[in-house]
Amino acid sequence: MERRIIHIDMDAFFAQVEQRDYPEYRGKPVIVGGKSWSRGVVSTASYEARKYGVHSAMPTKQAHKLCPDGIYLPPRFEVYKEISKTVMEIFLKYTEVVEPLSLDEAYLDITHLVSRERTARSIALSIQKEIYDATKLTSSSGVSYNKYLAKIASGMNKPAGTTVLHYGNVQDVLNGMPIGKFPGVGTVTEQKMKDLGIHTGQDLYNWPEDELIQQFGKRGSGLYQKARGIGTAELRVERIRKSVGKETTFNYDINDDTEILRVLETLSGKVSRNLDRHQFAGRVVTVKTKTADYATHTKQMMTDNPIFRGEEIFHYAYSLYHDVKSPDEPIRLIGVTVSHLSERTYRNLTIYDFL
Ligand code: TTP
Ligand code: MG
Repeated sequence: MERRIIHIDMDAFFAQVEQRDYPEYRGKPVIVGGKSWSRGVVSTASYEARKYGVHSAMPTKQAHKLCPDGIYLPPRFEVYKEISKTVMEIFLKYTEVVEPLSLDEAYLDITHLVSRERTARSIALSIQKEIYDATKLTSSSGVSYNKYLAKIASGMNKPAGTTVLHYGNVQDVLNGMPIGKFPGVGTVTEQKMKDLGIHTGQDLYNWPEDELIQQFGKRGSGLYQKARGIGTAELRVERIRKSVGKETTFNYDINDDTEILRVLETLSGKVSRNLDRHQFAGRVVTVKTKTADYATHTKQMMTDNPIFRGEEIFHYAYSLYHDVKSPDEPIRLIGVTVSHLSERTYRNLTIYDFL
């Protein structure tokens, strides 16, 4: 099933908030950041200030030279965090599958909400309107079938833009993009690309995959795919899930161990993939059956270590099955669940820790 991903990013976030709260700054070059003349750095600049060449991460001293009449303000993090919470809550009204990237941007997977009557674009517009109604701040959104294309799209029509990248326009947009704008291409890679004569998406597209692998190692394949609009990365959702389980109901009551265990093995694999997607591992495995009379039977056990691989899950499920299933009683449903979950690898950052 093709996905529908929205990337939403507030416009000139800190600066827009200052202009909202201080109407006298509207329409003027506003620069939010460290005010120290010698050590300060610009957090962000209003669009008016960007015309002077001022941008995030620039030393304040340099900004002053480019834009001496700008309005220089210190950041008010508490206000931005509060707004961020409001915006995240709006996202969660639409979908549980939200991956915040920073205080002012997130990916949303809205695949399940899309229908003939309700396009992904209309959902994006409605989210942006809801953000505006709640905060009086504008945002921009990008809609596409994977994360990095959605992110590219959201930057294409700032401020207050809504941009859809679909099969019909993706390749043209990618081909025309400067190579430094490709997600994952930092300044070092950008320079190396330019040395190789790769200046645009089109140049990258023209390189064979094996040669990209030669030049860029493991990342070569990813670059080859990015030039073609291919991306399969899942959203990294930090919701607290209690368990991951899968079950199958048979079309008839069944008593054939070989057949049931084959299904149990498949279910274990599915649970594993689901755990994998969220980088979870679990400590408890449960097997559930429903007998022909609809009675539910479960058995569970604690594992020695957190597990997530299909074979490991099936290893426990196999022995639990033999505990829970009586040899002469057919069943109509089998299921396996892994619970007591913990996060496997990724840092325990939430958006509210970002600053
Ligand atoms: P961004 O979304 O990168 O920038 P922005 O919202 O100001 O502007 P745009 O319309 O282009 O999205 O970052 C969000 C906020 O994070 C930004 O308002 C200030 C803060 N920030 C920093 O403090 N330092 C930085 O280097 C960057 C990039 C952002
Ligand atoms: Mg932003």
